[in-house]
Amino acid sequence: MKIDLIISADDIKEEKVKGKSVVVIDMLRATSVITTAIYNGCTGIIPVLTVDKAFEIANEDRNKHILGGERKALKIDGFDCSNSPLEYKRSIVENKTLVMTTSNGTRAINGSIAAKNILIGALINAKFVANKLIELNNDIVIVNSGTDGQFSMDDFICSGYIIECISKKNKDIELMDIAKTANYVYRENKDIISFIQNASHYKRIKELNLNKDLEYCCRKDILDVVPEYRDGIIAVYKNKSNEKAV
Ligand code: 3SL
Ligand code: MG
Repeated sequence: MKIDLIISADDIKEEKVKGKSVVVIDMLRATSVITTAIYNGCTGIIPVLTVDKAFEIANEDRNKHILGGERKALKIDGFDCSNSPLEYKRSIVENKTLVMTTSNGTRAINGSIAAKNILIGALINAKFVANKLIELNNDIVIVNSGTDGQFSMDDFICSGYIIECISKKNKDIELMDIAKTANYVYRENKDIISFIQNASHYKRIKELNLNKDLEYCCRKDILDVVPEYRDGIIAVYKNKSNEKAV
């Protein structure tokens, strides 16, 4: 089982992800939002690239849909929720479909569609994503969403932790140099929050006084759910079929 890593949404190449098991990471904050919403009973999440597309889908039935996401880390005018995972409580998302657009995370998901499987990973569900990747038993590409096309320390160390979880259970893995480096960075910096406080996106979220988001997104393995993107919608799916589990 090979493990490779892509450092930003802008760096995804179809030939690199084709046929692979991809896990898309945007721990600050899109994939933490997705994981939290699904955990709290959201029936599905439609990740789209533009605000106009999000309104178009949600307006088909405003009772069924909620709109969430951000631009420049701020709530979008007319949306129900921002990109703070703490807003996606059960009382808000249960039995609703979330239509979501964000600067990097939803772009990374849509850019990965040539993959065989697309899992959604963050620190909050890392160990469970690792277990699912072992079960899928396929070559893995970890797609870091990055920040505005740039490498992002937060997604990189989260990748390193997922690799750590895989390598503890499966000795038969071959790490590409970049994956080895991510794992090395994690091993030297197990206190994630201390490490990523130097990341530019961490500073941006801190400037907005979203400290609780940062604390939440940096907790490891608190939600035992592995969202998966198939045919335009993120949900929890049963194995080997397109049947949704929720
Ligand atoms: O880029 C994204 O997809 C967002 O997660 C960024 S933010 O943390 O909401 O600003
Ligand atoms: Mg991010």
